[in-house]
Amino acid sequence: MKYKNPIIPGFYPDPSICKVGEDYYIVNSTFEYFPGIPIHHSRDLINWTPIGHCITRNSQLKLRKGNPNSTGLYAPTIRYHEGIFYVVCTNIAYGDQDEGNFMVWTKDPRGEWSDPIWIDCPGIDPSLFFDDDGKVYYTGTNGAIFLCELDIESGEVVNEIYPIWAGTGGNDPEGPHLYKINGWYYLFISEGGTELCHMLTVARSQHIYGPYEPCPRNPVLSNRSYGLDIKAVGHADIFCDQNKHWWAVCLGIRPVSYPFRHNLGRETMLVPLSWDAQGWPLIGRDGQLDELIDSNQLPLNQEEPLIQNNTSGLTSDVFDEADLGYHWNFIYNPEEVFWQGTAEGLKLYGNEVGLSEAKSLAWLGRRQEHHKCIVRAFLSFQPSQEGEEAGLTIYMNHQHHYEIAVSYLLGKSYLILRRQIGSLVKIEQQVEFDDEAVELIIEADKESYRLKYRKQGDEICLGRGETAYLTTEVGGKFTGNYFAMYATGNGRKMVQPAIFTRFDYEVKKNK
Ligand code: 6LW
Repeated sequence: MKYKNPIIPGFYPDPSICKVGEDYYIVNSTFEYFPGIPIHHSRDLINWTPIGHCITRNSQLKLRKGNPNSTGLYAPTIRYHEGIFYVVCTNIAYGDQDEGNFMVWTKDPRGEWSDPIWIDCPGIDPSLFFDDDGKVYYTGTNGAIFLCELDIESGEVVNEIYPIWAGTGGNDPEGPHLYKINGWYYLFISEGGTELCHMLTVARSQHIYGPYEPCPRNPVLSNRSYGLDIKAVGHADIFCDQNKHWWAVCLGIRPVSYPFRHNLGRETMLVPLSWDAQGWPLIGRDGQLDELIDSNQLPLNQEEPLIQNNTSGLTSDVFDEADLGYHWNFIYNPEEVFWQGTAEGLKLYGNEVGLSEAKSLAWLGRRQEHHKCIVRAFLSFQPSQEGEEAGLTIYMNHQHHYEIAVSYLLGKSYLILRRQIGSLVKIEQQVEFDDEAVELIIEADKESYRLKYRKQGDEICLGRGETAYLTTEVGGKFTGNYFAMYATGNGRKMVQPAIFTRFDYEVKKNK
C-alpha cells in the first residue's frame, strides 16, 4: 500500500506528534502568522484534519512585526501526560514583548489552550520528556543540546541546565527530542541546518544526564546529496503506533527549480522506522525519505483502498458564518477586527496598512499546499478614494508577492497586476475597470503563477510571474507561500469594505 509524502502539504514545518489511544495529534511552527501553532488530528496517519490552534487570543502573546518570516513561533513540541496535552514553544521577538520559551496546556485539544507559562530557559526548540519516575525534563538548544528538570505545573526550572550533546559536528544542533525505550534514553536531534544538508542524528545513554553515545551510523536520516524529489529532511519526532510499529514525522521540502528553490515552505512527512539488533534506529529506505512509501503497517483497514485526501479536491469558502475555517490566517496578531463573515460574504475593512508593510493589515490567507492549483476569489468592490485597493495575492512576505487587484489610481478604477520582488515594485498591467464584481484567478504550476480574471464568461490572463522569485531561497526564510485576499486604503482607512463572496482552492491534476 503506497502513501504519498508530504502527509500535511504546504507550510507546516517542525512537526511534533503525540498519541492518545488510537488518536494522533501534530503541531507545527507558524512564525508570524496568527492564530499560531495549528493542531491536526488523524487516526490513519495519512489523512490529517485541522482541529484548532494553541494560540488564538491576543492576550496569550504578541507576535513581533517586521523581519519577514524569521520571528514568532518556532518549533513546538506536543506531549500528552495523564489527561493533559502540553505544548512547549519559543516566541522569537528579538527582545520585544513576550520573547522566549513558554508552555500552554489543555485537556481538550479542540478547545481553548491555557495562557502561556513562561519558562526561563535560553535558546530555541524546547521539548518535554516525562520520565517513568514522575520527573519531567526539558530539552532545548542554545548551540548545543541541554537538559534540565522542570516543574510542569509552574514552569520553574528545578536545577540548572546541563549541556548533554553537541551532535556529530554538523552546524546548528537543534530540534532535540528525548525518549526512553527499552531502558535507554535516546536523544534525536537535527544538524546541518534546515537547508539541503539537513540531517537527523541520534545518541543514547543509560543515564538521563549522559554521557550520550552517538549511533555509529549517523546520520540516521538525510536526503542530502541524493537525487530525490524531497530534500532537506530533518527535525523529526518519533512514535510507536497502537500496532507496535514505529514511525517518524519530520520536515522536508519539494523544490521547484534549479538551483533548488522551494515555494511551499517546509512540509510534514511520515517515514517508517525500525530498530536494528544493537538497538539503533533504521529509518526510511537506508536512511533516506521517499515521496512514495510502500508500507503495509499503517493503522488502516488493510482491505480497503488507500485514500489520501490531501492530494486532490476543491475547497470552497463562502464566509457566511462569523467563524473562519482553521485554514485561514492573519499576519501578526490582528489589532482590530477588520473582517466579518456575513450572508453577503467576507467583508474586509481595509486600514491604512499597504501590502508592502510588515504590519497588521486587512489580509486573510491560506497556504499554497500544492504546486499545481487554481485559486478563485469572487470580489465585489467599488473603490472611491485614491489608493483604495482590494484583490488576490500570492504572498511569500511583504517584500515578495504578486497580485491581481481592483485599485483606484488618479481618479479611476483599474484592474492591476503588480509584482514586488524585494525592492523592485512594478504595476505591469492595468486595464480600466468599473464592474461591480469580478472573479480573480491565480493559476499555479511549478514554473509560474498566472494572474487572470473572468469577464463575461471568458478568462483573461493579465500576466504571469515566475515561481522562482517567490521562494524561500530568494526572498523568504522559514515560511511558505499563501494565497490571500486583502484590502487596503494605502495610507488611510477604506470608505467601504471589500466583499469576497467566495474563495475556491482547487488542486490541479497532473496531466
Ligand atoms: C527551528 C529549527 C529548524 O527552530 O528551523 O529545521 C528552525 N529546523 O529546529 C525554524 O523552523
